[in-house]
Amino acid sequence: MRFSGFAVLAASMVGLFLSPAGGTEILWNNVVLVSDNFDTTAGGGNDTLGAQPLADVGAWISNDTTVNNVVTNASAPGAQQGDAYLRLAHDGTATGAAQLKANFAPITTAGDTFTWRSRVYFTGGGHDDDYQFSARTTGTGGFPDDYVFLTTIRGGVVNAYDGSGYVPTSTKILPDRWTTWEISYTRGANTFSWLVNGVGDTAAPAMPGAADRDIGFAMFWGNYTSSQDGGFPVYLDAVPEPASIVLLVLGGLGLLVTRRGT
Ligand SMILES: [Ca+2]
Ligand SMILES: [Ca+2]
Repeated sequence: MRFSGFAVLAASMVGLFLSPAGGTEILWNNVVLVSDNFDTTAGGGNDTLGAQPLADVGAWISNDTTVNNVVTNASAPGAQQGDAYLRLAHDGTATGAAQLKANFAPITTAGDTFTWRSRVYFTGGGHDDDYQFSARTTGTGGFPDDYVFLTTIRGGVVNAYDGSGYVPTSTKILPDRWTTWEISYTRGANTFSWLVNGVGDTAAPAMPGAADRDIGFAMFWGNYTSSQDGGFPVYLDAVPEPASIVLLVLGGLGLLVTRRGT
């Protein structure tokens, strides 16, 4: 019993250590398709301050402008991980919206999962309909047939487009702090899940017909005036690295051992 417990722990630790360094990630069945920690060379990354991000795994699609979607190390709120993070905001003058988007090998098999996981600092303020998240088949097809699910943030919660309008989900956005977003969808399903720090709606409505669509494109999009520079930018960074989680687990085990010993 003791050995099997250690074996499970050791196996999980090896798995964690072998996982790629944390990032804002797009996953297929927990395999990383796109990942970025938005760090500069000094921090072990490939990005440049003031420039659009270069993904560490896979590729982002270039933004429409060069000013709305840049890597920064400004002091507030400060990087969650490494030496830099992504600042996403509409500048109010350029023609393009701030957006982080990617194509990836389409997920075509029923039961396979798509996941977007990122560390997000959502600055407080209006935020009604200024940021959207969507999963689509190609990203180039029309509305609504290319869409698997489409969301906006309104009234402090995620709203999902159900074919006729946006309906509120039970997923609350927690502003003015770093939180972990995990947005996931299983190919063939009529619902999707959006968790903030592990809590949220696990049965939000996908687009009508979503169950018949592949998933090959995802986008987080800041589009309207309340996301202008100086208004309510959003910051993205890597989720805490697996090594940190291992240390947390080991710390927790240490506490258990200590308590059992007393
Ligand atoms: Ca990078
Ligand atoms: Ca970083």
